[in-house]
Amino acid sequence: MKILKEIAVNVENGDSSTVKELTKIALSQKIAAEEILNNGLVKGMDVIGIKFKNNEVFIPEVLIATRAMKAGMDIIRPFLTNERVKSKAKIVMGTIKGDLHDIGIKIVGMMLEREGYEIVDIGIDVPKEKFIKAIKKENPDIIGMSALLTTTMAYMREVIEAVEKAKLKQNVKIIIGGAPITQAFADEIKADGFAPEAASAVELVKYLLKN
Ligand code: B1M
Repeated sequence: MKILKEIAVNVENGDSSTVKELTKIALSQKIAAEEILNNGLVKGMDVIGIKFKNNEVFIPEVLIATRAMKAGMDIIRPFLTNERVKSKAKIVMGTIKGDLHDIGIKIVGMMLEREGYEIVDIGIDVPKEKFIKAIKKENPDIIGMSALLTTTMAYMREVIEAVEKAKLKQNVKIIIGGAPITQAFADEIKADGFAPEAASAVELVKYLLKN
């Protein structure tokens, strides 16, 4: 669809105000919010990811594209979230210590909100102490951790060990995700589950909570 391609190109170019306008137009054309997200906003970010890897763009361009993508996400968020559904369960989510990437985990959070789960976003660069504090304060059913760097993913094990040490593990399931994470890694660090992308994260949560 032409408008989705235009959204992708404008995310890539980092043009936040055009992304906002086009996202509004796409919604008014009754294009599903999920389609705008996956085939417009995320597509643009994918192109930036490839160019970043190939040293064709650098951090400033990636940051500007990120801002444009988030501008579009803000517009579609209310259309993804089904506010009429009573919260099925509470999920605390954060990006692991040392890691500032949050686009993916925010998408996962939005998808889960749409399914009626309450999301408590504890942000980026989250140390184990903050996860423990959040478990005590929020009493969540699930903790979700994200890592995009091979150098930060190892810290997930420390969080799980800290939760066990604090004797909080029996009350909470821990799920993990992010580009470098695999099922084998999740098994190795004794996470309760791994999801490679947002739709399967929703399925995983439903499976773990049996709702
Ligand atoms: Co960074 N970065 N970055 N970056 N960045 C990557 C991750 C990288 C792969 C690029 C590359 O070189 N090819 C590379 C990592 C290499 C590695 O470790 N193997 C990299 C690097 C090296 C870096 C820096 C070190 C660069 C530098 O400073 N020299 C630096 C590190 C900063 C830090 O974190 N300490 C850095 C910085 C940044 C920016 C700040 C500029 C920006 C982040 C902005 C932000 O997030 N607010 C950025 C970005 C945007 C990227 C790329 C281009 C895009 C990531 C993204 O948002 N993808 C990325 C390249 C790439 O991935 N192709 C790259 C879109 C998103 C929808 O996908 O995040 O995978 P993703 O999320 C998916 C799934 O993974 C899954 O579901 C999501 C939706 O489907 N998922 C979960 C994610 N979390 C989940 C949690 C779950 C379940 C599923 O349960 C809890």
